[in-house]
Amino acid sequence: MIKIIKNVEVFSPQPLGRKDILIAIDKIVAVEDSITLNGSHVQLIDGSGKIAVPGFIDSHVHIIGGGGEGGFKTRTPELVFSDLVKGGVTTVIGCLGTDGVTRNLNSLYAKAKALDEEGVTCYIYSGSYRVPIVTFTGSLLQDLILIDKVIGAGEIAISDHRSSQPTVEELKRIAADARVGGILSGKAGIVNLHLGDGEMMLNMVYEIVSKTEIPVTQFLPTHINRNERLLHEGLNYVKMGGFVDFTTSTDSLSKEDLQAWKALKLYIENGFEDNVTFSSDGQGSLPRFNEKKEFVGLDIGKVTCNYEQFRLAVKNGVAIEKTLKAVTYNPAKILKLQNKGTIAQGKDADILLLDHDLALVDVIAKGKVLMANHEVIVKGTFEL
Ligand code: FWO
Ligand code: ZN
Repeated sequence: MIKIIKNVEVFSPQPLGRKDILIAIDKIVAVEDSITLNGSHVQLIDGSGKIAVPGFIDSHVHIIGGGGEGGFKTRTPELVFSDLVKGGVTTVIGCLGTDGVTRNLNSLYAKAKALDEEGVTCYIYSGSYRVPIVTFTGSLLQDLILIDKVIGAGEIAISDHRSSQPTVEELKRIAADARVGGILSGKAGIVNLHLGDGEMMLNMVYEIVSKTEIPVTQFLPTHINRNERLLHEGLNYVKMGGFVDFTTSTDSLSKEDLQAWKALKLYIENGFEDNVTFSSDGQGSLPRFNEKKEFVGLDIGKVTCNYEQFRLAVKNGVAIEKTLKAVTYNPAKILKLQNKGTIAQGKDADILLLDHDLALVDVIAKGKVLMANHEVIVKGTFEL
């Protein structure tokens, strides 16, 4: 129930130097130069030689599976809990994708509850690719106000041959309902937009922001690193104060230089370290279509990719405290997850310990050790 991580180098994400971290039940109680408590009820964790960072937040995971773009046999499998642990993901936001018919919100909710019971913190988006959006109550406003796990709408597809081709008016109403629902419930009310490979890119968002009082920060467009054109359009978008999300899962054909860590490096070099996040698209399909839009194959996203791309960014010279923001502090701020994303007094005890090669050594979520010394020690219910 009481743990002290001793003598660990803390990146909260800001560098705090060597500290002791006191954990009681599921909260961080203190981060001090030295903390001493005696008694058999106190578990000491040796942090010497290790780095402590906040648990990772993944804002876009198909926790009940997704896919289907190649027919029924290409529906992807649901998330396995221990993959989250292997990726240091302690907070996950579940979503529906292309298929909002055989995948439904009730199953999404049940899986989110299951992941909470297994040891992480899980929220969900109402909706799927399509407009009008699928909701629990028939109203996005009511979903946000009445269903605690719902923090926004997503992933709403635009600029994609698989979208429902929503009008600006329809998207405007979704953003308005998300905003007011968020305001009335104290939540982000974020609209997680799926950007496809289309020519229109972010035009609909520009139109909504220029013609209404809805702020650009109401949106979190993802897959911004899916092609060069969109990656560079995103730089104009963040200049207006918008947030962009880079997908860290790569399919076997995606271009080397569109990797999330390279996109992050580009945006940080342009001064936008506060506007960018990573998400994995875990268990989502990464389908490939030819120029005639015919399906030619697919890969599956992995929740461990955020960690892989974080590590690549730091190993390629991006400051760790800036890289960490994209996977911890920024998503917590954008999604208004007040108790997440920082190692500080009063926050949830979601802490990763890494070695100096940035390999994951220990994972603590809500104060419980899920990985110790590189080994997953808490697996999912039916995992062997
Ligand atoms: C992206 C999720 C895509 C599903 O464009 O949107 O399909 O419903 O499971 N994945 N459609 C993947 C690219 C960013 C590579 C999804 C998928
Ligand atoms: Zn998507």
